[in-house]
Amino acid sequence: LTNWSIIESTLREGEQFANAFFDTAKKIEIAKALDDFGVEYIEITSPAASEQSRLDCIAIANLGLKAKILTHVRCHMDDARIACETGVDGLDVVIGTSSYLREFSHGKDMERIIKDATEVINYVKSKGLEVRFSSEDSFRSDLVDLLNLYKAVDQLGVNRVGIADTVGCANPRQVYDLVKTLRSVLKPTTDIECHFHNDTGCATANAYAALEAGATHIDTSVLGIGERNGITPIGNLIARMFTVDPDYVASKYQLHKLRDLENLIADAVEIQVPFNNCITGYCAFTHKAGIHAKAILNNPATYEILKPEVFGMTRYVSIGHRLTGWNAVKNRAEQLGLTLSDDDLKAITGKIKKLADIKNQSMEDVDGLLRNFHAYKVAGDH
Ligand code: HCA
Ligand code: CU
Repeated sequence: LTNWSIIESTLREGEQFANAFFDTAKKIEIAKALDDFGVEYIEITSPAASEQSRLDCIAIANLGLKAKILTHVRCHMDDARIACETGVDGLDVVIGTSSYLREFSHGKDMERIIKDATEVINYVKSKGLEVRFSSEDSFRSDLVDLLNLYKAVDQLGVNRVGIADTVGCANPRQVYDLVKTLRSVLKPTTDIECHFHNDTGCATANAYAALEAGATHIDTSVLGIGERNGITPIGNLIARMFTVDPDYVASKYQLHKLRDLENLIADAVEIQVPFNNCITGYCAFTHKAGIHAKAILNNPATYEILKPEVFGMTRYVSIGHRLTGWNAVKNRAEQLGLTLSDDDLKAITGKIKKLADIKNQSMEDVDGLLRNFHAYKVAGDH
């Protein structure tokens, strides 16, 4: 799995998050941070959304970033024309194909969809821009309709086709099957982009299944922000892919910048980084049980699949609780430069457990206990 790219949609899907409002300066700051991190593509809101969105699109397209800039538009000539004048590298074109969207949203039949798609795709290509064509709500669309549509746009020479789990209903096996099927009907040179909502918590697993089946591009946003509860979080995708090929992931992205990137977005939309966030959650590298702590101190890989230092994070062994073990207490004593016998350490561990049966002890509490015990021992020796 070493041939995939991120289409980072914090500035498009992320703008659909309930709390999101990015002014121009904030959008530029975010675009630069994403570029620094190393994402291959940055997707931004349609210039047809509002006049300020159009101006912001132009501003970001002209920053001279390494990442390619895409804007996301409806499959409509009015939108395509405006978008092609902004200076972006490409357009992500989308139209709903499920019966829900055909009936309750745009009201077009499949024939009309193919006709509109043809016009828009030919136009974008005539402008020399990259084009992706995607069907909204792919997993609730008729498979025959979907494949006919993709075959038609493939013949027109789109760079990528996209599938979108707009409502978050798909599971990894369905994703695998659909991407495999799609792969078999497209030209080998046509890329496949996937977009997964997280309504049932499958967005990262689905992205992984898609890549396994031959997808090449995954849509993400920072902390997963987006419509409703959002899409595949970039940090989750990084964590997932790091376990498969750490060197490849580290060669593409500035992994130690992940935390700053997430903090930037968390501040901008006034949320907290979740406590259990992959990689950067406050306890992502905290080890607690005595048995775990002992093994971690001998070899971190025993209980860690990700390396905290690669992400600029630090491992923490928690000892002020009743599940603690004397090996972890010994390690802390060594960190503090206190020499104590094993018997002493076991006695201190017993004391910690006793106190912690009433309430958890802070690191300062435990350190104080160790220092006092040590001082008492030293005094006793004289
Ligand atoms: C939406 C659109 C979209 C588009 C995804 C795509 C979705 O807000 O409904 O262009 O691939 O989830 O379907 O975000
Ligand atoms: Cu979406």
